[in-house]
Parts: sequence; C-alpha cells; structure tokens
Amino acid sequence: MSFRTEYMQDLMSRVEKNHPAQPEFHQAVKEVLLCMEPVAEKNPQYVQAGIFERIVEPERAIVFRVSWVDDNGNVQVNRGFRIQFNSAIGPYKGGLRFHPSVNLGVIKFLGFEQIFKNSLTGLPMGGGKGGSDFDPKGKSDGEVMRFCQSFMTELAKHIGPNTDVPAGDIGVGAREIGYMYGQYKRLQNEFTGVLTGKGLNYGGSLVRTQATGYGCCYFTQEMLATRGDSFKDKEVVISGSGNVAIYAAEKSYELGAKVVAMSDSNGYIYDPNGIDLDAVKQLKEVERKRIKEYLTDHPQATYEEGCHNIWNVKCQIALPCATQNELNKEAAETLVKNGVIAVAEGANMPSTPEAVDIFLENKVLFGPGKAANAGGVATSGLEMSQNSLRYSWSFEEVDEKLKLIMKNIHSSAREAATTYGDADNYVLGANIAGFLKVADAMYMQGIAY
Ligand code: NDP
Ligand code: 2IT
Repeated sequence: MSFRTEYMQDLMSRVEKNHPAQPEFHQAVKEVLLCMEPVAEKNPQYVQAGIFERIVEPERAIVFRVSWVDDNGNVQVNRGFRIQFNSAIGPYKGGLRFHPSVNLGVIKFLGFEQIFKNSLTGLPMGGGKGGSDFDPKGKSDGEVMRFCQSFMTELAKHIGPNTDVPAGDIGVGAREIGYMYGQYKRLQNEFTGVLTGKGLNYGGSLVRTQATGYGCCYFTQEMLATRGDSFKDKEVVISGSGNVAIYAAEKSYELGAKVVAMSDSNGYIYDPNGIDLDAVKQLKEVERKRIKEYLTDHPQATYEEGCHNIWNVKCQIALPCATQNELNKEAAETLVKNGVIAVAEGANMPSTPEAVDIFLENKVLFGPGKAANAGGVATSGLEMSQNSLRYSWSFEEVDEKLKLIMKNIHSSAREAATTYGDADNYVLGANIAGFLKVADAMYMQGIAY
C-alpha cells in the first residue's frame, strides 16, 4: 500500500530519515499513517496542531548499560531500554522484553503500537515499552535475578506508579517481574503497584496470566459472531508456546475448538488428536524445555524443524502468538487456500503488511494485535485499579471485566471502520478508534513552547 496524500508521504519520509535503520518502527508507523489519511482530511485541526508529527516522536527514550556477574564470575554487559512514548491519556504503560533480538527500533515499534492499544482498552494508560538484549534462555535463576536487579537499579529512576508502569512481554514472566519488583522496593522503600503481572501474593491480579490469550479468543469470538459463526468444532493453529499462546489454546478448547499445532522458535508440533495442553504447560512453564520434547509422550504427534511452516497446517482459525513478522505473504496465501476464516494477532505485528493485505482482500476476519491482544494490558490496568483500591477482585469478576473490554474494543473498532467506509477492516478501525482518543487529549493539553 502507498500513500495518497503528499502530507502523510512527507511525514513518513521524515520518520525514515530521523530514525534510520529501524525497519520495525517504520513498518508500525506506516501502517498507522496509511489509516490516518482520511482522518487528517476530516479533522484539519489535528494537522494544524501538529498531532501526527508529535505522535510519531517518543516523548522520551532511555538507553542504559546493564552490567551483571554470571555464575562463572565473569562480567556481562547488556543494553537496557525504556521508551516513554506518549502520556496524553495516562502514565506510560507497556511491557519489558528480554530477547537477544531487542534493539532501539524494536522497542520503539512496540511502544508506538502500545499507545493505540492502550487507548482502545478505554482505561487511562499512556504508551511505553522497554527491555533488553539479555537472553534468559539457558541462564540460571541466580543469573536471571542478578540481571533483573541490575536492570531495575537504573530503571527505578525513571518509573513510578503514576509515571510509568512496566509489565512482562517476551522473556519476562512472573519470575522476572518478582525479581524486579523486589529490587524496586529495596531501592525506593515503597510498596506500590509500579509493575503489573505481579505474583498473586504481593498485589498481582487474578486472570493477568491468562488475559492476553483469553482476550485474543474473546475478540475472535466477537469477529466470528458478526458472521453467525463461533469457535465450536474449528481447528486452530497457534504459533508460539509462551504465555500468550498457552492461554489462547486454553480458551480455544473451552470454546469448543481443537488446537492442532503449536511452536517455539526451533520448530512446530502437529497433533491430529488435538494438542495436550497440560503437557505443553509442563514443558514450557515448569521445565523450560523445547517443544520438540512433546513427542516423547505423544507418539501420534509430528515435529518439523523451523517454526515458519506452521502456517501450512490446515485450520479455520489462526492465532499468531510468537513474535513480529512471523507470518508472511506466502503463509497468508496458504492459510487462505486452506480455508482460514479468522486470524487474530496475539503477538505484536506478527503479520507482515503483505500478509495483512492478503487477509483483507480475501475477506478473512482479521484482528490486528492492537485490538486482539489488548486484553493483557487491559488486565494490567485492572491490576493497577486493584492496587490503588488496596483490594482484589475474584477471578470471575476480572474475567467478566476483561470480556466486556474485549467486546467494547471490537465494537469501537468496527464502528470507526464503518464510519470510515469499510466495516470489516479492523486494521483501519482499531487504528482510528485508538488514535482519536489520544489525539483529542493531546489537542486539549496544548503545546509547550
Ligand atoms: P513468551 O516469552 O512467554 O513466549 C514467546 C513465544 O514465542 C515462545 O514460544 C518463543 O519461542 C516464541 N518466539 C519468541 N521469539 C521468537 C522468534 N524470533 N521466532 C519464533 N518464535 C519466537 O512471550 P509472550 O507469550 O508473552 O509474548 C508473545 C507475543 O505476544 C509477543 O509478540 C508479545 O509482544 C505479545 N504480547 C504479549 C503480551 C503479554 O501479556 N505477555 C500482551 C500482548 C502482546 P522460544 O521459547 O523458542 O523463544
Ligand atoms: O504488548 C503488550 O501489550 C504487553 N506486553 C503487556 C503490557 C502490559 O503493560 O501489561
């Protein structure tokens, strides 16, 4: 897709020039700006107030050294990041990713997406993201703890319950959040809701662990319902086998579907009987092993090396829940050929722009990450509310609120898409609905000269 207006094309060219060698960030910005052309035409006040120019520039970017000592006594150095992208509607909010592929451009793309996602939840949260190129794989608990403590020693200077509230993402789960929370508390002598995704015994919210995966299925359910359809008796393919993938699989089963394939970064498993989710949980959540080991106790299953071919497995519902750009044009064409009805992004930007075009052209129900995976951060927002209240809600109460939020995200995306002429285009709808709330808040708050 290319720009129709000189104004947006110029802005995009400036982003590319001012943020060189950050292809993921360019990709995320381009997708949003393409959807903004009709918005700019309808709302000249945004152009006049420089909203588009301002929204693509992070308010603050923090890059820092994280040094720590490994089990052999050797000094290790990693790089830490926190992008405080936009605080127009609330404190910066977004996860921390620990993965060797992390760099400034990756964190900027994630922080940018988070602005619109958080706005869509209807909760008062700005957009932020952070992380490190640290690889938790193969590290001992002690090494992970020392890394997390060193990371938080710097990060603590920049965050706070009313300033910036990080959470988990790839490579950051309950263990890492615990170590970071402990260090924050030691440094600040303060027990506050400065992180979300905390353990249930020290301020965490019920359902936060399940929220992104469950929310992704609730969103898919809403899309399917517009065509009188549901999860019942569908075959589902889910990439990844981490936090998001596991709970997307759990909810898919609860809704009457069968999950036939899952993956990790090495390869994918296919089980014609339906993936045994307890076995995957044991392997991944408890033993931290590779998905290949599933075959040991499941001889009917098959394993293929390389994760990308998972999209060759026939399914009616596809949920990419691993990482960015994991589903390309060829994969999208194969899914369409095999009769896919709905694709919802549990991960952030897992489909390439060419893949998204294929889905839209073929009238596949396509839920973009900003909308479909917003259940995680929405439940983080609910964790913040509970921390402020010094109270905790039951599993059922939080799950009901999550369902309602996902329903509302679906209807506001659909409404915005309808207003702008393409009811089934959730990419357009989510970007516009997410943008308008932030843009109006920025407009009302003026510009500091
Ligand atoms: P986890 O670390 O729990 O799991 C990540 C999964 O994706 C693992 O199976 C991992 O395999 C796989 N994976 C990671 N990197 C790659 C890669 N480069 N190629 C192929 N597979 C890869 O992370 P989450 O489940 O939390 O996150 C998954 C996605 O969901 C991310 O895009 C994240 O940004 C997004 N997300 C997460 C939310 C949350 O609440 N956690 C909320 C909203 C979105 P391996 O074990 O081999 O590395
Ligand atoms: O991408 C995301 O929305 C997350 N990783 C969750 C962020 C959060 O603050 O819960």
